Amino acid sequence: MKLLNKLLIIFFAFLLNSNFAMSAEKWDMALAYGAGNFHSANATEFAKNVTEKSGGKLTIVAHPGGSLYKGGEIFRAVRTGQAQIGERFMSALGKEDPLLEVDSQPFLATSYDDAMKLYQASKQEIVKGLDAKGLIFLYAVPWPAQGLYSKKEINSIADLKGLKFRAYNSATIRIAELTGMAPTKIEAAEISQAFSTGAVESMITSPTTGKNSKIWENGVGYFYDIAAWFPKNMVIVNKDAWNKLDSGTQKLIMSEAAVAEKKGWELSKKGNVADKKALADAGMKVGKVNSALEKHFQKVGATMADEWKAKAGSRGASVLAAYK
Ligand code: PCA
Repeated sequence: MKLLNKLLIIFFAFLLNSNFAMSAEKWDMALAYGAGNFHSANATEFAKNVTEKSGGKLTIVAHPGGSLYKGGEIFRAVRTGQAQIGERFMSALGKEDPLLEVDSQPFLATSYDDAMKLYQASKQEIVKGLDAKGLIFLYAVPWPAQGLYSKKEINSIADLKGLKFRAYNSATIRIAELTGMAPTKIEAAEISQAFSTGAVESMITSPTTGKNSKIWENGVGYFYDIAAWFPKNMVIVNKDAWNKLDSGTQKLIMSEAAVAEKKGWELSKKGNVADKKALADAGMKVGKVNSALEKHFQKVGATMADEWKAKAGSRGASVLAAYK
């Protein structure tokens, strides 16, 4: 009798335990950018909304500021399941799939409307490519328009020659090469340090990233609004983690992802105005490049467009055809 009781207790404990294991999942969400950045804030809100609405079935814990994995590690971490979910700057992944860097081709999409069209034209192929690597695509949100930061005033191509340039992907490395600048790839989290130590003296990025890194405190006085592309971050999930969820929870995630995407695009548009103003308010000179420099970047963009087409092949061609 005693033994039977014990066995029963063990049996029910086992049942209870396996039931919990099946119904409650916890995901760690790797975010590269600081908690105050709008991408991270938006992703954190997405995580909170899914957690609250899943009825205890899924908890998503956001880890901003590269605290779980640094930007450069996140794609691999999610792919291998070390993190179940994460956000990564798409155009840094050109080696994984050239389509992921279509949004960093200069002058292909120079407004939010065109950036959205380019996103829609490229999304299906990108999602397919990620799926083949064991990843589920959730949503993508652009950074504000990219501009040129410099410690010194830039009035000509000669002023750019030899500048130590902070790059964030292959496209910005190529721009530097075609301009005669000396590029180094540096994560956003390390920008302040790179400028303050003199490792770099110029970069192309959004007013948001300049503001987030308080770039004016590191001797950077100039921002030139080139606005030639709107590169995106995407949020991806490991497929094995995804497959552990019931279909109701999967549906909830997709609908919250759509909400986060819409909100993210709105936040980006706001930042495109407000963060430029913040740079000016901090005492930086904010303006446009002159027409000679504009022409130079157009030419660089045309060269890069040809190079990208050669890399991206027929998939790239069909994306461009759908976009135009
Ligand atoms: N900020 C990120 C990517 C693009 C942007 O605006 C960075 O500078 O790394």
